[in-house]
Amino acid sequence: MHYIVLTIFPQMFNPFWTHGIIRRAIENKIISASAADIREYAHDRHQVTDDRPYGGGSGMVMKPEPLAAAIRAASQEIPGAKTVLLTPQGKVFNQNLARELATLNGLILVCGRYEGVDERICHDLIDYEISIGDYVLTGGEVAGMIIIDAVTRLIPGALGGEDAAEKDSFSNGMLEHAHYTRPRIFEGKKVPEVLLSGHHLEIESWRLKSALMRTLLKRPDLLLQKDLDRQEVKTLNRWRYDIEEILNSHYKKAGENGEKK
Ligand code: 4GX
Repeated sequence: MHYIVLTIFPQMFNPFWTHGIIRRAIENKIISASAADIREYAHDRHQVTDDRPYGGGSGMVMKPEPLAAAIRAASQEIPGAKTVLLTPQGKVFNQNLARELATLNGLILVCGRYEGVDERICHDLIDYEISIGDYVLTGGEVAGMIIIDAVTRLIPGALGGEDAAEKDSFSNGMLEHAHYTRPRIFEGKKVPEVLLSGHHLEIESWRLKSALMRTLLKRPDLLLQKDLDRQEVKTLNRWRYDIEEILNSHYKKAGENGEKK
């Protein structure tokens, strides 16, 4: 994967390229990455990249000519690359979109500032409009980093253990199971006994239930979307039975005591 970021603040990306998995992916030539300064494509004397909006109003708009020149120059460098505009108006980013982008040979990420970019850029030069979520940032740079971060770790060879990305949250439509490490007792709280037992099948079964329970309690919306397998349906039904038993017993007691609740 080849990334080129277009921004008026290319230095923001220096610490991003030089740490952790992203750094290692660059060193191992799994990805290449650079941030180009849109200002260098503004050919007036003061290299202006923004202008006042037609129709009036507050704020500034990114001028189309420097942006178009920057996008075309980046496209020349990475044949076949797709272009992404980071914008609150875009499709909301998720793991499925990350998987789709991870199959591409190149991504050109356009990071806007101010009130946005001239609309005519979007129509002709942008393949994907993506939002990282329903909130407003000061610019597209941090959003661009998030896309690159999530996409890069899905590229084969980017993570140490080759299958690590497949075990993650969302790979099966659920949150991950709980994790524990030493010590066995921390501030009075014990590690679940089964994890110390060495019984690999029981550990696997505990982890599946842990993932299901955490998803049920923290993100029930994910379970509504998910295709449940037979084991998951069985486990959920058992929990339903257990919950009904508890509630039935509660109502029975309440009835005996002549209470209204
Ligand atoms: N997910 N912002 C972009 C300027 C802008 C506005 C419109 C292009 C079109 C954001 C987000 C986000 C703030 C980045 C406005 N550029 N980007 N910026 N949420 O809020 O991606």
